Amino acid sequence: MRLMKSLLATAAGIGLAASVATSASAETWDMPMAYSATNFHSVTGAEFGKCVTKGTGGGLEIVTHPSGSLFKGNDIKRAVQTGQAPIGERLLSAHQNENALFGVDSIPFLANSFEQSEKLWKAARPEIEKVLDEQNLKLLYAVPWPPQGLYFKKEVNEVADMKGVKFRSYNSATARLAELAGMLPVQVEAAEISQAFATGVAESMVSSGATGYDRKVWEHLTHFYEVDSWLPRNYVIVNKDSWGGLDDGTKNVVEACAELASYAGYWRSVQYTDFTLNGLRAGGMTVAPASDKMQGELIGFGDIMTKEWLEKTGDQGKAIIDAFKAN
Ligand code: PCA
Repeated sequence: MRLMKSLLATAAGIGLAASVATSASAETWDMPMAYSATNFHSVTGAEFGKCVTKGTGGGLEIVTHPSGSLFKGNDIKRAVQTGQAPIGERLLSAHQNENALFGVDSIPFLANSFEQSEKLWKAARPEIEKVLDEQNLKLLYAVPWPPQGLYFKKEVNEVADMKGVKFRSYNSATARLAELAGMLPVQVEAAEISQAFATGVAESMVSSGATGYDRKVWEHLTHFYEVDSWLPRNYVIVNKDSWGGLDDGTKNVVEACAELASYAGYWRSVQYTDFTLNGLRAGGMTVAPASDKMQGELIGFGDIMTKEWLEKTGDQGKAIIDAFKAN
């Protein structure tokens, strides 16, 4: 049903704009992305770019730049806000210090399956869009990473085994989780984790099988525990002035391609989950569920972090969680 709708919307958008956009002068948008070119988010972004380029008859060409080659992950949001880049993709939870609402997708165990993540996103989207709008940004689409698990270079059966371990974090929620578990967090971009593990700056992390696979972490780590703690999202955002400069036909194509990208990206993420866990196994890692004890302890941290998030976000946060639970 959703596929039908997406495809129809895309077909309609492309059809409409092909006639409108041929008269518009050609423009190119460079789109910075933070993760490796082979990662499914980057593949989805590249396909999105092609969809727009084709749908506008070349009137608007979107060219992606993966691996943080144009702007590093942490700089992408600011670059788009200030118009240094017209469009870009960012893990928004990395900016939850700016606004705690950006951390809605990184609350441990609130939404820890693909289905739950979609429900949470539906509940949170209007609020997130409002915050982004105030920052001169328009949201185009968001795609979840596969469920997050814990990586170590030793067997870990309970939280006590984590004490003092150097932990690579990617946002303040992951740093807080580490702190609650007695670990020592250090923030490192995905593009730089191989080096962090090789040099001993970090010896564990929470992430998806996807990122472990992309970065070949079996060269340094030995265990992946399928904790399924949350599914953070990458968000594709556009500078509002750049958006305002497009004609209606072009906007229509971009929105339709974004809808298709969110659908395709979601399913790529689902499929990449098992594929990459098998990849970790093939690399020699032990991939297994966490022990009941460890999982229970982590869920306890999730309760603490949910409370902390609600304290920071007040009525807005409560409204999102109420709407999520009501569905
Ligand atoms: N990979 C990204 C964010 C979440 C994920 O699965 C990372 O580790 O930076």
